[in-house]
Amino acid sequence: MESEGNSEKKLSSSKLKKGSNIIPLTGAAALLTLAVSLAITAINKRRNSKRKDLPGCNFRVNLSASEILKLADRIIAKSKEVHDAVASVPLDKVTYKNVISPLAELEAQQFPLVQSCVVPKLVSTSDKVRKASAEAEKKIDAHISSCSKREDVYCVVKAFAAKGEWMGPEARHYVHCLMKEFERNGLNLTATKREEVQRLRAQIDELSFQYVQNLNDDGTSVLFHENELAGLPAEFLKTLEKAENGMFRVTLKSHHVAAVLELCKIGKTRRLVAMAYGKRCGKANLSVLEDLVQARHKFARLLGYSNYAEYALNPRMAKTPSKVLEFLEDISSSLSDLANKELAMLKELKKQDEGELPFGVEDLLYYVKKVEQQEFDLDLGALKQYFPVNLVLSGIFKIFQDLFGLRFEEIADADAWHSDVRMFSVFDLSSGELLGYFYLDMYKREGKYGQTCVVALQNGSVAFNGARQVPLALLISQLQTDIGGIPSLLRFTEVVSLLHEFGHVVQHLCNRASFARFSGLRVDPDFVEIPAKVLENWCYESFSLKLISGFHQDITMPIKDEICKSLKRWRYSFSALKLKQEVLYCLFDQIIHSAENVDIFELFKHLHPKVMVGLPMLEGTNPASCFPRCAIGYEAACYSRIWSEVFAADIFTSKFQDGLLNQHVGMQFRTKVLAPGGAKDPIEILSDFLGREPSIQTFIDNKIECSLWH
Ligand SMILES: *[C@@H]1O[C@H](CO)[C@@H](O)[C@H](O)[C@H]1NC(C)=O
Ligand SMILES: *[C@@H]1O[C@H](CO)[C@@H](O)[C@H](O)[C@H]1NC(C)=O
Ligand SMILES: *[C@@H]1O[C@H](CO)[C@@H](O)[C@H](O)[C@H]1NC(C)=O
Ligand SMILES: CC(=O)N[C@H]1CO[C@H](CO)[C@@H](O)[C@@H]1O
Ligand SMILES: [Zn+2]
Repeated sequence: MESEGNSEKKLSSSKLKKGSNIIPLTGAAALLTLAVSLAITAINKRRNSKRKDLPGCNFRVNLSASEILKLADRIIAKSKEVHDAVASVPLDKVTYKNVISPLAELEAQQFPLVQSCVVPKLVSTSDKVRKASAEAEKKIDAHISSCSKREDVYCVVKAFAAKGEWMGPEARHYVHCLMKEFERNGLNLTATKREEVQRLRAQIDELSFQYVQNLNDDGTSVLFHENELAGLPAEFLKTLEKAENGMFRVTLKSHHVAAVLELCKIGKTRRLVAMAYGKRCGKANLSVLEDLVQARHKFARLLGYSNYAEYALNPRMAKTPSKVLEFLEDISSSLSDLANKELAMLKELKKQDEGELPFGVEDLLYYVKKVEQQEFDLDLGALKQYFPVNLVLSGIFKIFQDLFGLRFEEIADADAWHSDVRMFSVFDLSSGELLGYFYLDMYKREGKYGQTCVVALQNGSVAFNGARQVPLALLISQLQTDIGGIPSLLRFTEVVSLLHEFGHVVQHLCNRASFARFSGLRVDPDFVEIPAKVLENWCYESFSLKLISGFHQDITMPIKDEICKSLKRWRYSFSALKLKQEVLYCLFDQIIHSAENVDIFELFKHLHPKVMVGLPMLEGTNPASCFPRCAIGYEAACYSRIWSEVFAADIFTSKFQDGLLNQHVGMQFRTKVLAPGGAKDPIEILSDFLGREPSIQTFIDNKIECSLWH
């Protein structure tokens, strides 16, 4: 989840209400409505009356350092009390009411309080508060982790599960998840084996930390004369350190490497940098990775799985390693013809430029960039002028409100942690029911968390007594604030990222699960990105792109059709080669985590030409040694990004492409896909919406149809 830019004047709520009406306007007319209301916005002040009591909202805003620490202690004490009470239920007296319901309600009630303690770490303007928040987080995390290892609670839950009391499907699923969580912690094992599980887990953490640490510690750099860096802009050269002999020092930080590989005209320089980059950590990390993978397999076997990938995939939509391998190989082979065409074109270009030198992976970025510059005439820098932040935001609001039958209303003078932060209520348009709230904290600030993301502050849930807690989301982004009155302009990639993140906000708010655990964004990790990725498509279609763009000095002037078309083609340019390169790493990750005794060095060498239509691995490099995603965070799950993109393409193309503001389809998406959240099996959810099983074919067809050869 990722963004930058700056703002002028906040949109008033009156504007937002207007945008929310389902006005069946198209094109220029819709744009004009927007433009007019935007102009009004500029002179209006916020007019809503002050509203402090927010129904269904238990998140506490802007606590002081001491309040945070006190609240954390209270959360832990209360949680301990409830767990103790559950643990003390005699095994023959277990019921839903005395075991499951207290645990579920505890989670639901405590989550917003936990977030009240933890989120200030990300957004508070006070150092002291951020520190207290980090301290509280540590304590709370340690406590939660200890609860999930409580054998006494596990026994009671197990006794309840074995009793077979009648429950609705969501409650049944909840109990299943509780049991799974305990079992994945080794609680159904003998004490010795459980200790072994803990020991292996600590070893795994240590090794993955070491792998990443080794990469970070690598301080290798390569020296070049100015003429060897031909093609790189002067501003870039200025940022490089100079060695005593006047040569430029290129480090192996990704922004240096990317610049050289994309822009440097000298093939030999690109090759040297690519080699140095692929050689980081020498062979040292290879053995770290080997040990790491062995430890993971052992860990998984203790828990009853035959390998680590099986353990990792068990709770995911993809389910099994063989399914993932089949998926990746399908994608790769379906794209081979296209990749061959792409590669032939690049090879031809290199021949024209550099003669008969062989084409290598180190040439990919440079020639791709070159073709893109010739083909698309896209000046992404100049394009910014069409994306003033307020216009983009109101366009996004309009799209989401119209499509999903929602109404956003700004809460004037809402309590927040900074005066730039804005808060909105979200209503169902037809019933007027309050669905939840969201905060926008859009601008870069000192001390603020540096990524663009959505944080759930409170999840929707319904208590045993019927009381409903509504979802509350926070969108954090990194736009620049106004400089000298020029409205903040967004880069196109920032527009896409903002719309994507806003997709997560809507996903969170439209969730109707009754358990906090299935609500929010706590859904299958293979599934969670799909809705936001579906929605990204609105950035590439002329009709919707015009709703979120307008020339900054005359916002009635939307982006030109040719530019919209170029953006779409740019999105798909060389997509087969780009994707195959990613597939290569995903295959590597999946294979080492699903098979025993793999020679990880040889594996990469073998896979490289096979996936990359004949291109060999760059000699002397050792990609397995510098692939942090498979060491930490994405192990056995690297495929997941492609997975969600593939199914998002299927959904968009088959359901939305011909009706970008079709509220009928939008409402179906809302009720069938967004509403169930984690309470239902994702394949079932998608099949229900699509009327068939999701397929990879649309994704492949899109790539072929939108390629340069079509
Ligand atoms: C523990 O639970 C897992 C997952 O349900 C199961 O596969 C395994 O066989 C169980 N182990 C024991 C010792 O009961
Ligand atoms: C947040 O709390 C601090 C004191 O902890 C206070 O100084 C500040 O004004 C508050 N901010 C807002 C926006 O209410
Ligand atoms: C609520 O949702 C968030 C994000 O989706 C998740 O991290 C959190 O665990 C959920 N809360 C509960 C109580 O499950
Ligand atoms: C154990 C070992 O050899 N570690 C090496 C890993 O990589 C870093 C950075 O290249 C080296 O400094 C370590 O010595
Ligand atoms: Zn995302």
